[in-house]
Amino acid sequence: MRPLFLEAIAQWPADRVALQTDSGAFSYGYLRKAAQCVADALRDALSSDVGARILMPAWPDWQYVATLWGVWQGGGVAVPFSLGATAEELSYLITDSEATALVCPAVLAPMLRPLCVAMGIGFWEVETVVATQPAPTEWPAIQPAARALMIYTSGTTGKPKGAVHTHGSLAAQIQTLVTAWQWQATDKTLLTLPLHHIHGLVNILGCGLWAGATVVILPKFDAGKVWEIFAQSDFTVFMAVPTIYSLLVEAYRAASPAQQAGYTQACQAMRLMVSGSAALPVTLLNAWQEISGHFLLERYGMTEIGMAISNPMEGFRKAGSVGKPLPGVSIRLVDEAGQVIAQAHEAGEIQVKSPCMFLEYWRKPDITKASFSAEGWFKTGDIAEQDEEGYYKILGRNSTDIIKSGGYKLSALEIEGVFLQHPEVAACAVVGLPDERWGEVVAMAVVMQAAASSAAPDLLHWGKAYLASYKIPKQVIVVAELPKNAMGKVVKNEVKQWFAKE
Ligand code: MLC
Ligand code: AMP
Repeated sequence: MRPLFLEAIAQWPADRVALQTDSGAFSYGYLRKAAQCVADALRDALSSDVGARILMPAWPDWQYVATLWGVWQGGGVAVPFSLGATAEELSYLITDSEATALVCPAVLAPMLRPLCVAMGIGFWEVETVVATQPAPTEWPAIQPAARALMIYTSGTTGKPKGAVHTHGSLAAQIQTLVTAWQWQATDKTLLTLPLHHIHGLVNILGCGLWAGATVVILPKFDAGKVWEIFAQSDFTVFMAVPTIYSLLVEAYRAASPAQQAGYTQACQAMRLMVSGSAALPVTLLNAWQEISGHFLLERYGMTEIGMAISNPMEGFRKAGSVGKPLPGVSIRLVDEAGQVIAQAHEAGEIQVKSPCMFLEYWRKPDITKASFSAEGWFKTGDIAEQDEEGYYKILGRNSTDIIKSGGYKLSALEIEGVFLQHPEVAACAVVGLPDERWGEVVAMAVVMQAAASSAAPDLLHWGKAYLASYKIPKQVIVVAELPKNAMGKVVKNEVKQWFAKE
């Protein structure tokens, strides 16, 4: 059988527009054929290993879709990575995923080919591959249980881990949302989120194309451009992280009254606007409603579990709440003593069972096992409470080592691990501080070696060679020592208070 996703999109007419990008308009037929070419070119790389991992940059254009579908067609596992990844981060992904090849658009070839050659993995340019004619072939049958996608996600264990989804768990994620949010072939959505995380990849691109809709890609978020594009077109659906809504509100307020009227009208013509990936402040929800007429649909999800809890498409949406479990998803809250919470308004960790659940952390069976309770509930690390009407409210997380900045999940341990390699750093502690625009920002308290000559800005500049720039601390203080508890562990809450005082 064909991969479930490819089965779903096979029904859409060849000439229907699937994507509109800076490069032009691309039909379902064109993308299906391009995907065949990619699968054909990758035949050897894919047959060397069942579920061979193929790296692909999150390039926001048709080449991404052709590669994704081609990898799936040939039975491979797509491993998208951030366009902001440093060579260091990319080398880690190649090694950790044990990738056999990397496929990218021609424009990135000068940057990526040398690394692939140095690391001994295959390399293909999409445009070259697509210019050839695919051989008529029988493709392997791909079962729903087969691995399909690996998303690198940060956690409390330092370096990012590859969260593996199968064709079945991906299809479940998409079908759940297509039904819950009533995606239609007549929909048109604007995608301005990165394609190496599920918000952009599954919720927007995946759902849109599965449903036969048109996905318009704005490759680099720009609030002014988003408003202009909204005003000039007939979008029906928009999804983004709270930081984007905040930037859009700012840009709206800076626009002229005539522009504002056009922007408001464009929003009012849409049928659905969704926020997720981080907490949506009620003030922002209200500001958005004022300018757009939309009460944002807030939902809660995670790379490992897909979307789990959502306010309804129709019916009552509650401000400050993420709603109720999506169909097929079971949720329980568990307190620190491991007891399941039975009462409203008691806080506990969200634990999940769902058909959308990931399969494993790649090559990390112990960590995978430890992420589930003995009864098979996935432990999210997020703390929530439920009200009498069954609506969930996210209260925070059970780890200070996870930071959510502008929708990206960042690991304090990963960032500390890098700065500790600086020859003049004796110790450091990375924390997340509350921030109106980003939700949280990364801050670092650092203890320098006695004879150190580097200043904080030099340190941050140095860090950019190793970490994508959105992981670099936005605030730094140099301190004499870090606060530690009796066990010798840094007390991160105390570090946070230092910054609050500053
Ligand atoms: C950019 N910068 C950030 C940042 N994004 N810093 C901290 N946190 C971020 N999220 C920094 C850059 O490194 C750069 O620093 C400077 O800000 C300007 O960069 P930019 O690229 O021009 O910024 P901008 O385009 O404004 O990006 C903001 C953004 C982007 C909100 C559009 O961060 C974004 O796309 N976020 C969405 C991430 C996402 O999709 N998350 C979903 C995960 S899935 P310098 O120093 O170089 O100038 C998930 C599950 C679920 O969470 O439930 O959905
Ligand atoms: P990621 O690991 O990048 O998939 O991010 C998932 C995390 O984002 C969750 O564990 C939550 O901490 C956070 N998150 C997602 N949606 C929401 C939301 N609506 N409100 C608060 N936090 C959210």
